[in-house]
Amino acid sequence: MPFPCYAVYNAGATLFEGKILLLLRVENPQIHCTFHVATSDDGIHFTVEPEPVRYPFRAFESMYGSHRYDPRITRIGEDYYVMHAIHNKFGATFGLARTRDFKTLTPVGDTSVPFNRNAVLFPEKIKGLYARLERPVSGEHNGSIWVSYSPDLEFWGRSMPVDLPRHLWCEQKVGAGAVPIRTERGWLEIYHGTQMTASTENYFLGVCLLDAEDPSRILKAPKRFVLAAEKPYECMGQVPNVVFTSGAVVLEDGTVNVYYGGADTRVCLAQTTIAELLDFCDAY
Ligand code: BMA
Repeated sequence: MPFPCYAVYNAGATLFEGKILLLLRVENPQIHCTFHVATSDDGIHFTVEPEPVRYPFRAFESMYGSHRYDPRITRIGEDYYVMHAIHNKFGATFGLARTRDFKTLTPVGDTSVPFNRNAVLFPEKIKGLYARLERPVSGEHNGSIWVSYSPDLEFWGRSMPVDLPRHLWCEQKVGAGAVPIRTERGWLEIYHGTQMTASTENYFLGVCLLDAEDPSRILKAPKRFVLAAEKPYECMGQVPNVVFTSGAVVLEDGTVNVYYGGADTRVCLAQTTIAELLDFCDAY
């Protein structure tokens, strides 16, 4: 990083002007979070913009001293949308912004109602409507992934649960991760699941296949996780045993670069292919 910072993790990812672009969640030495752009030709070596992306607060956000984190980038046509979590005294909500240059983000609509986060916008309309995955939480219940629809990216409804089976590695929490990847067989979604142990909440990444026309319909939800926290850089840091994705990029040769946060401290990269993920869905 070209400036002092405490942690850099949970980056949004996309292809932009022929490069791989990450929108980094950067925490400065006061643990205040800003979004910084990093670009790369090979997906491994990145140049980080020293200045954060400009993104004015909505009235609601400034009124209640919010901070933003976990950006996820979706390209629709010429526009890039960033959906990200927001935290303030009401708990977690999320907001959406639009950009074409990754220098300035413009707020789109208001924020969600709490408690809701891990929101991800689909890269295409589904049956004529924008669609998003989200994770509303109520009372004692830790929440599930839901899909909601909108005609204009402002008003959302027709919400339906994506009722994923709660295997042991995702019995505590599940939340959408990367932007869903459209395949011939449906939407591939790389998501996170957690399990409570005596001392930590362990994070895992899983993959599922959702129906192309109705993503609340689960076609495959493997019993096995695809990634667990096991390397030192995934187990040691701000929050131990965390692997958390908010961005995956499909390259021209079919490689899928999955960027994920390791222990809420650093950005990590795992590689796979769409074929491998689909095979995994069939096998497990
Ligand atoms: C979630 C979010 C993420 C974080 C994860 C692990 O609830 O706050 O930003 O990476 O917890 O601490």
